[in-house]
Amino acid sequence: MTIAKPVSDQPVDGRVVSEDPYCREVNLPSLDTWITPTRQFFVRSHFHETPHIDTSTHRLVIEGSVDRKISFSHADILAMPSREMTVTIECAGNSRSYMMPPAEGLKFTHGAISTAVWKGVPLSLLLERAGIRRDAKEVLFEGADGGEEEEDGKKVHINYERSLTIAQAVDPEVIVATHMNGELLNADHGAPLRLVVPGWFGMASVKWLTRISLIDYEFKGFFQKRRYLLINEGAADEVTGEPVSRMKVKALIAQPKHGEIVRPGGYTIRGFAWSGEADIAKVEVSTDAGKSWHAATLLTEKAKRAWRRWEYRWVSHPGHFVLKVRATDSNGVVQPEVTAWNFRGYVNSAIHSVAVKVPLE
Ligand SMILES: Nc1nc2c(c(=O)[nH]1)N[C@H]1C(S)=C(S)[C@@H](COP(=O)(O)O)O[C@H]1N2
Ligand SMILES: [Mo]
Repeated sequence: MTIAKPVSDQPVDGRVVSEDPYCREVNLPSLDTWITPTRQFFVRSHFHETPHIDTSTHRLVIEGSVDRKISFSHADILAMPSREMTVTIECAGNSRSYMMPPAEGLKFTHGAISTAVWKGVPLSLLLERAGIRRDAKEVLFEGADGGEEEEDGKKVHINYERSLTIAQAVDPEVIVATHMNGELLNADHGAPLRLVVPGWFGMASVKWLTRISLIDYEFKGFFQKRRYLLINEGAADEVTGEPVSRMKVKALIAQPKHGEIVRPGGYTIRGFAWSGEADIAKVEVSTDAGKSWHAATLLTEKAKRAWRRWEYRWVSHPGHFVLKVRATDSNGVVQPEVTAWNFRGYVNSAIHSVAVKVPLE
């Protein structure tokens, strides 16, 4: 059964970027916790109807190139060994509004990113129960949501589907989640079961998971080959381009916000830094538009696939200032000044700047 949006029965806090499909981003300046409360966690859904699945009758099917086709009830999944992980998820379209020239897609500012404590069953355990056959190449994940999309000028009805290679899928970090921040998943975030692929941009973490198919070919569906590719030339039908996968090293300034009036005498600049590829090694702040850089302090909360909070105490004095932040990961990779433009404005990990004014007392 499906019901129209909005589906969440809890109060929410954020900016609605699109009513239909329902997409909401966090208000970065109001984020001051390491873990994002569920009511603030960003939402990115692709279709009009948000599935409202009856948990008591729902079954997750595993089929295809497996030794035995198998299905699990929600209760079966809840009874299995689980793992809890604090994981940051960033949408590949985060910060798209700042791509120059403007790119195709929802105009997210910097708020399509959040961090939650996810709990669920390792996917590898479920796959083991089914038994992966030797001919299997990829694992295809199907969500309950679907609708019309255009492919080669034709309207086709599709469900949200994404695949991982076998090697990516059996990574022990990948879970089929039942819980988010200590509560059962809510409808916006994929209830009753969703995939969480730590380190990857959000598109990999398939919500409203209904079917897992082991396939002996390369999946070429809409959300694998028509979306989430870095295409430079701007042909919407292009099916070649580097696929989007892991989150790039990136930092954002949460406070102050762009245009804020900051009191003179001292101000603590705060924000978040993360990378889907490695740990955060260093965060630096500039208060002079990038002429000089100073080490920020990383706060102590830490998990392998979660962002770090950082802060920098600035001795603010009257004037106009451009504040910048840049992160470096433990592989030595540093954020670029400008991200390579791509048609759909994915993966904008350019250095974040905010301009502030410090008035005379
Ligand atoms: N079934 C399904 N799964 C999905 C999507 C979707 O539209 N349908 N959107 C994906 C994208 S692009 C992102 S960024 C994340 C967002 O997860 P959230 O809404 O819980 O923040 O879900 C992913 N999983
Ligand atoms: Mo996304």
